[in-house]
This record gives sequence, C-alpha cells and structure tokens, in this order.
Amino acid sequence: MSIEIVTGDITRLQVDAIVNAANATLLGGGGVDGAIHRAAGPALLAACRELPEVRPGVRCPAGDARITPGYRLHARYVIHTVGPVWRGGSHGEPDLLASCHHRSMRLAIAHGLQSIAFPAISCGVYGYPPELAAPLALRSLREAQDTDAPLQISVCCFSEAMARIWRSALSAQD
Ligand code: AR6
Repeated sequence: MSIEIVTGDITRLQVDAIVNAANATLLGGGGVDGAIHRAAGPALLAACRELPEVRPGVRCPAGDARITPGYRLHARYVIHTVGPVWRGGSHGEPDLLASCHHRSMRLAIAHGLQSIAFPAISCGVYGYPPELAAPLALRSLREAQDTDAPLQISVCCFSEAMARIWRSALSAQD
C-alpha cells in the first residue's frame, strides 16, 4: 500500500492533486488553505466562487469535497475538503474526518489521477488531536484506495513533530 509521510510545504509537491483543508465557504482562510490560495493565484478563488452553494455561505459541507484546477501550482488539481472542528470527539468528528478522506480519494479516482497529497486535515486551527486523527485518516485512505490502480498517496506534514505522529501511526498499521 503506497502511503508515504513527507515533511514540508504541500504547495511545492509535484503530484496530480493536493488536498486543501478548507472551510465551508471555500473562499480561503489561513493555514494550509491560505498557502494554497497564495501559491495557486487568484484564479483559484474565482473557481471556488463559481462552485454552487448548497446553503447560504456553504459550498462544501464538513466531510465533503470539491475539485478545481490547480492553476499556478505544480499540482493539476486542488481537492478542497472541509474537516470537522474538534468539539471533544463525540459530535461526529471521527465520521466526518473519515468522510473527508474517502470523498477526496473518490474524486481523485474519478478523475483518473495517479498521485495525491493530503495535509493533516483538521489538525491545525480546527483542533483535532493529531494522535487521534492520524490513525483514522490512514485507515480511511487505505479503505478508499483503488485496488486495481492504486494511487500514490502522500501525507504532507508541516513540521517534523507532526510527521513523527503520522509515521508512528503508519507503522502501527503495517
Ligand atoms: N503545507 C502543509 N501543511 C500545512 C501548511 C502547508 N503549506 N500550512 C499549514 N499546514 P489548518 P484545519 C498544516 O489550520 O485545522 C483555515 O483557515 C498545519 O500545520 O490549515 O483543517 C481554513 O480556511 C496543520 O498541521 O487546517 C479553515 O477555516 C494542518 O496543515 C481552517 O483553517 C492543518 O491546519 C481549517 O482548519
């Protein structure tokens, strides 16, 4: 199963798609979302604006995903997903985080992509404890993997400390 943990800035990766940990408006924000919009350029925001709202102010509900071109990024596509805000763990957070990974993978497979990179969705300002997020995210990625044409999956951690948590979750599942 090809999942690797890398450390660095996801906007620099040469993969078919990078996943954005966005918010429901899809109109940008801080963290990895801000970095992706800065690197992709203003056409990304324009493309997000074009996506239909499912309710006022919501283009992508938590647990769901949308795809746009990558514009100035190396990546051809950005898959925008919205993670859960951590509220103690008993408000559906695990199911929503799993769904982010499943739906992002499904979009990548539907577009015939061969490689994809995920950030540590919800593990920043949304407050999901990374020790809980990492094993759940990795299990979801394995479940969603295309067995006939497996995608090359990277999880891109911004710090070495975060990467250690993900590597140890990965090796516990091997
Ligand atoms: N490359 C890879 N990882 C990054 C990068 C980068 N360039 N920059 C930050 N990270 P966060 P969330 C890491 O807060 O918790 C936004 O404002 C970061 O260190 O970006 O899902 C959205 O608009 C952390 O480990 O996403 C939403 O409002 C991880 O990416 C909200 O934040 C996720 O942190 C989403 O919160």
